[in-house]
Order: sequence, then structure tokens, then C-alpha cells
Amino acid sequence: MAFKERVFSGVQPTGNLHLGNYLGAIAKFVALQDKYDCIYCVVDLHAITQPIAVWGGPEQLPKNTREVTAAFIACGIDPKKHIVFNQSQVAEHAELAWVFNCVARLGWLNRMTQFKEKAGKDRENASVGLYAYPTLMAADILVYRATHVPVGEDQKQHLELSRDIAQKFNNDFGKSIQAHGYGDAFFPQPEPLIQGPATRVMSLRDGSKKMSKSDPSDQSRINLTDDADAIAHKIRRAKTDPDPLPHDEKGLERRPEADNLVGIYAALAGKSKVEVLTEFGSAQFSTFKAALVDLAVVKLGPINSEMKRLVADPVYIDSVLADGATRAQAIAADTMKAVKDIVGFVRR
Ligand code: AQP
Repeated sequence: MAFKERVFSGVQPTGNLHLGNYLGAIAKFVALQDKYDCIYCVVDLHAITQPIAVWGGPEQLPKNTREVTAAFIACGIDPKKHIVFNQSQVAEHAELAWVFNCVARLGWLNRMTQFKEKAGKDRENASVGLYAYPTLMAADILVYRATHVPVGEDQKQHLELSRDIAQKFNNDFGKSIQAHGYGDAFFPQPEPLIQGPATRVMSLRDGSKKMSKSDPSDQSRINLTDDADAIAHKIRRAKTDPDPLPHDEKGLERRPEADNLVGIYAALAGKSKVEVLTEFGSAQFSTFKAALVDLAVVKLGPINSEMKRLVADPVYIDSVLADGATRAQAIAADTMKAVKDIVGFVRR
């Protein structure tokens, strides 16, 4: 069966939105708007899978939700043409996630590396929600029967699980899917879109660690709320090695910090790493970092000021989310009706 092409992706409102979230995800969301119908979600149900200290509690959550929404719009997502909303306003996400909890196998979830990383050593104390995070993510995508999902490299494994869940649902309920007139498959196999030079932006303090919201060092990341001075300070202080930049990508091997900064430059400039190295090969880091500061300030400065303006208008942000939720729910409700029929739930 041919599925209507549709993009879905989400960002958690857990504070400290950073350059990795921008280059690995939000900038891609913006670029896909011309080609696809897009649904972009602030995944607040995912945020609460972590301890309250991480997502900030009931006073902080609405602020973070509005901040991510402001970032979407400030980066160039058009909420009139596409759909922008927060996950908890569309109950069908949680409803489909329950069905998927009964389709996914424990063995599949046991292999998820993000759970292992986030639960850490104290696994017994992790929430059930953190463990089931990937089935909710599969529901987020498949409740819209989305075909394409732009994400950073760290989400690749979860996307593969979403594909496995879609396939198992289609197999388990194959006869019922056919009997209800949906052909051979009800859910598409969502395709990950993980491309470009910054699919995994690394910490500015340690090139072996992912740039992350939860890193205790603010110097490790460039936040989308950082002003020009903070951006310049963090890039100048970013860890590097003593050698000048190489002339080709092979020369970046075993130089994770150099590789990271070149990747960031390339993504911000819309170039390949090879092009950046053609321009900066043999340059000292002092020269390259100065150019990177200029570029980052030019690209991120307008986003920063637009975010500030939007965050100061929560009434507007909430109206965007409400409108998006209404439009998202119309699609999700149709999917859930069909899923109920396919599974065999009696419905009104
Ligand atoms: N460092 C990164 N490089 C490239 N892409 C990244 N993403 C996250 N970090 C990087 C992508 O951003 C999108 C939204 O991420 P999220 O908010 O849903 O959660 P996350 O991946 O857990 O983000 P963090 O910063 O890593 O948070 P913590 O510290 O809580 O673990 C996703 O598409 C993600 O791939």
C-alpha cells in the first residue's frame, strides 16, 4: 500500500535547548517543510519519564513547553502551514502507546541503549515510563502514519524499534487489517532522516560525549538562549588539540574535538566538511574559532532574539499549540478508530 508522505518529529521540553537539538533536528524540520506535510511536537509526555529534578516540575514544564514551541517558530517552522502542538493535548498518543506496549517484546526494549544510559546504575529506581519511552515514540509517529522522521543519530535505535512495532502490528493483525479494507499493511515503515555533517554534535568540553541538555557543565553546550557574548566565550574555550586543521576528512580521524567543530561549522554554513577543510586546512584553531564565532552569532543571534520575543507572548504560543492540537487530533482520532476496529475493541 502507498502511504501519504508525512513527516513527524518531536523535541522534549526538558530545558537547555542546544545547538545539537538545532542542527540535529530543528534545522532539518525547517528544511523539510517545502517538500512534506509536517507535524512537529513538543513531547511533554516523554519529558516526565525522567526524575522531576530533570524536567523541573509543574512550574517549569509549561515554561519549557512554550520555549521549545518558540524555538520551532523562531527557527522558521510555519505553524499555519504545518502542525505544531504539545503531545499531552492529543490523548491518542498515550492510547496507541498502550496497544504498542502489547505488541513490542520485552527483549526488544531490553536492548535500548538510551534506557541504559538514562537509567544509569540505579535501574530499579528508573520509571516504567522511561523503559516504555520507545513504544510511546513509536505511537507518536505512527498515530499520524508518518513516513519520514528527522532525528539526530542518538534516536536511530528507537526509530528501528518503531519500524519493528509497525511491522509486527501489520503481521499480527494482518487478516483483520485486510478485512477492514486497509490492504496488506495499516502502518507504514517510518524512515529515519539522519543526514548531514551534524547528526551527532558533541560536547564542547569532551569530544567523546554527546552535547546534551543534562550535562551539568553549561560550557559543554551552546544553548539557543545564549547571547552573542556567551556563544563567543563557549566557542573560544571549546576543547581542541594543538595541531592545525587538516586538509581532508581523514585528517580528522582520532581528533574528535576538531571533527566536532568542523562539523558544526559545516552545518551552520550549509557546506560539507570537505569544503570547510578546503577553506581552513592548515589554519590554527585561533583563526578557525574566530570564524566559527562570527558564523554562529550570525546564524543563532536572530533565533535567540525571536525566541525572546515569542516567549514573552505566552497567549500567542498557547494559541498555536491549541490550534495544532486540534488539527493533529483530527488525524490521530481517525487512526485510533481504525486501530480499535483492527484489534477488535467494541467502540461507539
Ligand atoms: N548532540 C546532539 N546532536 C545531534 N542531534 C541531537 N539531538 C539531541 N542531542 C543531539 C536530537 O534532538 C532531538 C530532540 O532531542 P530530545 O529533546 O528529544 O532529547 P534528547 O535526544 O534526549 O536530547 P539531549 O540533549 O540529549 O537530552 P538529555 O540530556 O536529556 O539526554 C532529537 O531528534 C535528537 O536526536
